[in-house]
Amino acid sequence: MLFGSFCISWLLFVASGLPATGAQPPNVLFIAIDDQNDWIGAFGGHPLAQTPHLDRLAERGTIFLNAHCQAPLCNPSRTSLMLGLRSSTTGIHGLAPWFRTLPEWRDRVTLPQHFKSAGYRTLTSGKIYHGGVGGPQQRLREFDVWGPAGGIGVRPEKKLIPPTPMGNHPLMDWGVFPHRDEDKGDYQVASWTIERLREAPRDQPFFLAAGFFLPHVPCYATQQWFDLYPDDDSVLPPVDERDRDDTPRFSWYLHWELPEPRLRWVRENGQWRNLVRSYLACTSFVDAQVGRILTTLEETGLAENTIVVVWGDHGWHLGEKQITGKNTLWDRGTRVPLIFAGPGVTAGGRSTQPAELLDLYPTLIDLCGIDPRDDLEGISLKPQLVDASARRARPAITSHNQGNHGIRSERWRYIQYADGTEELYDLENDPNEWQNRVGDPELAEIVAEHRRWLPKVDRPPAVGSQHRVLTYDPATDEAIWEGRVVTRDAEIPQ
Ligand SMILES: [Ca+2]
Ligand SMILES: [Ca+2]
Repeated sequence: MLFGSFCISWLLFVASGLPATGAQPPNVLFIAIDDQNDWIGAFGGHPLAQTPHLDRLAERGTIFLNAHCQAPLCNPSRTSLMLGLRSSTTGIHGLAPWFRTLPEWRDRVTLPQHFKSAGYRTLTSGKIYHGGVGGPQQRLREFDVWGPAGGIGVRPEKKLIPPTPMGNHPLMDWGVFPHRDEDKGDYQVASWTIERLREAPRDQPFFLAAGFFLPHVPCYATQQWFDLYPDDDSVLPPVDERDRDDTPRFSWYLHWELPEPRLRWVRENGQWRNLVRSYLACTSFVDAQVGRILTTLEETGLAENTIVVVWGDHGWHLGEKQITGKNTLWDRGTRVPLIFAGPGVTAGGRSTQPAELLDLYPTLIDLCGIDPRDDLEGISLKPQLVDASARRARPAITSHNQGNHGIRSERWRYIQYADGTEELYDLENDPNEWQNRVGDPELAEIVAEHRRWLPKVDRPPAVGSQHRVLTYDPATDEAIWEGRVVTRDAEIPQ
């Protein structure tokens, strides 16, 4: 009898590629939130942030308070996560290219493809990849089932803010917009995901991805989400007016030619508070959409056998270091929310160990008990999901174009730019990263320790890339971008 049931489960295992444990392996609900920094209640990034649904998920799971992206920009961050490789390894640093256009990564097995090969049904909607997947045939190669694209949804007839010095970029906008919540791409992504949960077959595990677009700009939300936040300066993050005085000049060049207005413009045009409230309002709106999905997960009885993971693709500045935008190697630019909940995950866990989005691929296959891979650059977070105090040996590493890297350990942040200039911050005593201590002789050993983690492989931008810093001459304060000389004072808007 025993032998007979062993044979049957072995046959099932061979047929499906899934472990023969008797119970079905867990499903995966994979939720991405675009440009979401740590302004989420459970993460403490903003004292007024209202995200009750994400907070509830954090209570029944484990969160990483020191998790960081591998690149502070959509395409390279998402490519890194889905391939399990650093941007310094792929050479994909900018908004292009789509990795399948590169011969080296054309057949690379992504995270959802690995789940598919293990017998999972894979589904997606909204923004998981940074667009450009291709036509119907190419799409089916990446996921079995595709839902709505999500995105911005209904837009106002004209922009709500004045033109910025970088032109009238359509994405660079925010404010109260009198549309309906149901008109938002993110609402539709949540609705589609809910339908898929309700009709999920019970005899096959799923990998279901939902990619929310907000609080990416344009930050449009209805009045009810703005009403959660006071219309006064208490919403503004702390900013040191002289903060950039001790940062290398080169750090400005990472933001050249991006449609992100600097704090000075935002302030001079009376937009700072409006931008901050818009970002918070959009965060709360997305939280409500995540809440709709999580409620369905519980109502359908799927919650107990579903791993939920929520991640942001990189951080976002709202005035800190004079930046309103992304593309930085400071904590505000690299730190992301990261929540796991479900079978095998300890409830109420709070890890302060450095974690990387790169770790999601090995973590999810570890949690689901499917075949490990030896070609991933991340490390499974399962030890921390069991015991949040478990140590991790290595820091989180973020790269932004070739030669620019941030190394975040439990206490310190070290940055090295392509011209060799450096920064060091003590996050324990200086959580806002206001004091660059790289020149402090007492900290020379700390600097040396962190330098050791700089990526050994650091590829130049892949074919089809944009935004490349080629050279910089501190004597003349000139950088060459795309073969063109630019000078900070003359050309870089601040
Ligand atoms: Ca993004
Ligand atoms: Ca400073």
